[in-house]
Amino acid sequence: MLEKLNDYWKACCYLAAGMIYLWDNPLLKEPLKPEHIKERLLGHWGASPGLSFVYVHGNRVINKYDLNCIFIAGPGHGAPGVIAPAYLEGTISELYSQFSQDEEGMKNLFKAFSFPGGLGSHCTPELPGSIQEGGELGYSLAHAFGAVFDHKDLIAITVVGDGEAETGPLATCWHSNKFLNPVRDGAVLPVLLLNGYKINNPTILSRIENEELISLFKGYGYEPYIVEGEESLEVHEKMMSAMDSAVEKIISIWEEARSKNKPFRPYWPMIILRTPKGWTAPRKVGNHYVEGYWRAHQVPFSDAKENPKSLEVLEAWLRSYEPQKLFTPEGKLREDLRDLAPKGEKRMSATRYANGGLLRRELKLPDLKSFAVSVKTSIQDEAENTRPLGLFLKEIIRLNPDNFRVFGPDETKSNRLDAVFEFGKAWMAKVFPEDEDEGYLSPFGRTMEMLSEHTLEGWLEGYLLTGRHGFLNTYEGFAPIISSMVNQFGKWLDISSDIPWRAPISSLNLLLTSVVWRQDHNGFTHQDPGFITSIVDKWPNVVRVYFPPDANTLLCTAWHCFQTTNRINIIVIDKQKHPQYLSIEDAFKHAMKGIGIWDFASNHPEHEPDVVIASCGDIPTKEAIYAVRMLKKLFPELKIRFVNVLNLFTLTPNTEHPDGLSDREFDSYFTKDKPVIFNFHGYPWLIHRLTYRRNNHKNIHVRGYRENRKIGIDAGYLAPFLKGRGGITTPLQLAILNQIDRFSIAMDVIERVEALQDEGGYYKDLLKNKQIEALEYAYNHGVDKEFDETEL
Ligand SMILES: Cc1ncc(C[n+]2csc(CCOP(=O)(O)OP(=O)(O)O)c2C)c(N)n1
Repeated sequence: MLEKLNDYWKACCYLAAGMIYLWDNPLLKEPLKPEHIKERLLGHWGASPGLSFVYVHGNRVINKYDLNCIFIAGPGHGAPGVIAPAYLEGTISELYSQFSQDEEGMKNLFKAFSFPGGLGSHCTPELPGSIQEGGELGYSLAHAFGAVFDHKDLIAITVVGDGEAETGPLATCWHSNKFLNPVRDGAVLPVLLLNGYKINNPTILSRIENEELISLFKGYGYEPYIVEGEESLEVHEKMMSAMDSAVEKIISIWEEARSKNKPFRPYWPMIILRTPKGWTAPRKVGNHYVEGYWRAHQVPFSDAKENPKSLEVLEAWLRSYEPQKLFTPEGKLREDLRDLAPKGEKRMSATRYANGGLLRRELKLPDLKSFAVSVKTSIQDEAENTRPLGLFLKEIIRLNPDNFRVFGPDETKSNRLDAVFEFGKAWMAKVFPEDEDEGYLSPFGRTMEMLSEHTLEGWLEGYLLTGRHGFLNTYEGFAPIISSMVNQFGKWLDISSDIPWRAPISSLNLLLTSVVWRQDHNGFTHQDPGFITSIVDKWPNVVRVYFPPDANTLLCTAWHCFQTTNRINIIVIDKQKHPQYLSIEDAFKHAMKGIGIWDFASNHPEHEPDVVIASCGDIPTKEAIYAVRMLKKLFPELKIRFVNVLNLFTLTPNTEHPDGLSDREFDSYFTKDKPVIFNFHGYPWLIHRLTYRRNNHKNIHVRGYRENRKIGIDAGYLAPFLKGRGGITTPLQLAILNQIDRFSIAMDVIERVEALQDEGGYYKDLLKNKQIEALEYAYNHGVDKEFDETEL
């Protein structure tokens, strides 16, 4: 067995090296010549032998214990080490006929690796069995835990790079085991690959003593098994025993917890695998160390085509795997070795768990109407925008008890979604008596809260990638923490959508709340609408950004998002009490259209307007509506059209985004030539970017959040009030200091509508007084004065 296992691994290593170096002569039937070497050598060798090593040992335990496993490669740049076993077990050939199990197929595989139009040099979506690319390091463990939550029979064999382990997201993620319930969840088997080096430096964890390592991981709640060495047969033997112990431990934890239906938090097994970086490559080439040193990270040596000495070294290295013993003359893996791979969907490259869309069941959604806020007199009724959503989510949990979870970094209550706590917060650590007092901690909880946005985002991604549904809520100001991670996930979705064998997965639904405009006590540090700016430029088939203006439109938006696949749906709305505008019936129509003219907020809406007032975002909408009310009083004849934008991408031409309006439709909302005062939630330039090709762009005047605090106030008379902007602010004060307030909008209308310019001067001055009064009131009372346009 040992010998066979070693041969299988040697075949993997041979293929990995072949992918990096060989253009022709794949089985080395002839002496190696320069023309057999690729023109351009690309790929990462360093992690590859270690990845394959873990993979073949995964295969062995799958067969021995009849397990369901997925393989997650933290250092996914070592793709040759994962492609190789996926090819050997046949899946790659089944999906891509050009990579057949023969000499020709092997040659094609070598050629296609890291080659234009071929296979990526990372564990890309095209690689069957992969659920993470591994290009941006740090997310393997989070994906693994997300994958096994509610998949009680699944083990995620997860290779964590020792460089990767230095990243913030990975470092915090070890704590995920405090959320893993052995009764209902599967298990993660982390294999920390201590190959000692990153690109150009040693890794920290490889340069501390084993005792320190053991203490560290015990402290994280794991029972580490150390496997170390360089002599392959010896290390195989140790790994076999470690894998057996780890798997048996997992099975016994499962059995113990499940037989009594009593969750407990064990020390979960993990493996620390200390082997050389670039294991089995030549130790030295010329004067340089390769195997066991950072030089092995990518292509160990690059001059084999030009330098006969290097060619000799390469040939000796490749022949050291004895390809003629591993493969038949036709290029097929030796028959007795083929038996080592699991069969059918037990193969980690063919498991449904890694093509989660195949496992996905539609989310059962309750009837929206029962959660609706009743809106009798638009504008007067106030409600917390997100609270009804919490009730809706709670009901979704009830209807989907094993394939839907809510995620949040300790803000679910603050974000008014706490109705979901009826089904508990997942928690496997200690519980105290006081937790009975609305702590809601439960091993079976359906809400996942940990103060690591990275971990949550990764859990949710893993959960979705393996076929389930979820919802993440976070403060808007801190969403940029996961901006890059969401970006990577979007790339994954974008590419996956074009791969015929990858079934669509549920969309990533991300609620940004506690928004920039309502940081009444948290102040400047919590003000940042930048996340949406970073995402709007990305893949139009994936990204959607919604700004529901009130509670009912939020419900309808969420309802829609839950039915979509392969998307990133960003919903931005505040959690505080705000005016409510639309009944659930009207909200539904508005949410489906994504944009609409609001009669109740317009003046003479049936006529061609003198001015269009547009809003996007709940707080800018409120201010814009108040502006219209003042303008109606001051200029009863003025024809004002009020447009609310809920789906941000309606603004984009339909040639650039599937949700974009055609130019004609856009003109029918915003006119071809009338002034448009656009009150926006985020940075004003974003609206300009989206609309710059529209007919009426030159008349669109956008107000939004401004960072130029020292010079940002156009109106000098407001400068004395600038000092409060970074700290405690009332909502109206913050709006005025960014000039998205009702007064600024009304003044803008007076300025932009030509017919008002003469008589308007008087009223503009009046509005300035009102602005100053409002700020004075805020400074003196700490709250805003009630809005009352009759005071004008
Ligand atoms: C977040 C992030 N930062 C930096 C890099 C660049 N990078 C690619 S590989 C690598 C070293 C990785 O070391 P390790 O995880 O130990 O992988 P291995 O040595 O096994 O290749 C670095 C820094 C990256 N891919 N992702």
